[in-house]
Amino acid sequence: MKLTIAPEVQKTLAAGGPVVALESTVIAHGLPRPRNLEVAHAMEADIRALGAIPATIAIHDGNAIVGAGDVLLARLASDGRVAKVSLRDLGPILAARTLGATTVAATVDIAARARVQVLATGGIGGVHRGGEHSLDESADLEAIARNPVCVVSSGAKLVLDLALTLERLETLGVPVIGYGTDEFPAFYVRSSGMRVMHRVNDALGAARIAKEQLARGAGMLLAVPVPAEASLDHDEVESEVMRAIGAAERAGIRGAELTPFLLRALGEATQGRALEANVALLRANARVAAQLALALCV
Ligand code: PSU
Ligand code: MN
Repeated sequence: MKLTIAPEVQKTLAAGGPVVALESTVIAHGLPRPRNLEVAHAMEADIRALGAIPATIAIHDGNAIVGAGDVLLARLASDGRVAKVSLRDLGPILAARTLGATTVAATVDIAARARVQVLATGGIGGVHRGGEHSLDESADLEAIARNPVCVVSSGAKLVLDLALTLERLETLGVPVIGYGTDEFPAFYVRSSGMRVMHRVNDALGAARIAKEQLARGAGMLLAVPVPAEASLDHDEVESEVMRAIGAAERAGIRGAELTPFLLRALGEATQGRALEANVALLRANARVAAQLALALCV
């Protein structure tokens, strides 16, 4: 795989400085236009404001790009044909030399090759509801287990089966660390009622664990709850999730299209409040990731 690392990112990495990787599926397929591009820029600005360097990862012209520039970001946000690139798609999309937006799984794979240690996203993929029958489990989980990258997210997307997702993370040996919480966050909702085994209260505590875990050649999940003022009500979202899952089943939506479909349906059902929660948690996670990247440098 040919890595094209932006000069600024390369320079920072060579000096042992703080870099935060960002995925691009959330830009191309997770958020509606034109908000998606605004959020991509806002996350990068949030990271810079704290003194770290952002590196948005994507596939372009047969290269794995680490540190997409503004022109590429704009294309990812506006071109309707951008492929959603998970692990299984990396080889084919690189070979086709087409434009691809990387999921957490593919982003973690590329970040590890570039030696970027921290990645910020909204909510990772996981085991879908009914996953015990469909075997629909995001490649995100195994990718985090296999690569020395700390993923900062608000848990897993609440359209998933969060209990099964935690079970799989345990089996895969991925530590889930609550950031200022004892509970696994549920994406747009602060609490899921499910406990996590480990907790830290600041970036320094997270960095201490990350140093040990990444040195093992394996990753971890730092779980940051959505900011309280943006959190949605659990019961309200839950009934909308059930409705969205029903609509997906009737429309025959599955596989890679399922996650974007469900997120879109939730956005519409909540008159945009889900979108506001998504934006708030993405930016909060970008800031925590920047602080963690800085703490890893000392
Ligand atoms: N988080 C968001 N919005 C998203 C995603 C995460 O707030 O769109 C994307 C991530 O790229 C994640 C992917 O890796 O959804 C999971 O898709 P799947 O369940 O098909 O593996
Ligand atoms: Mn899937």
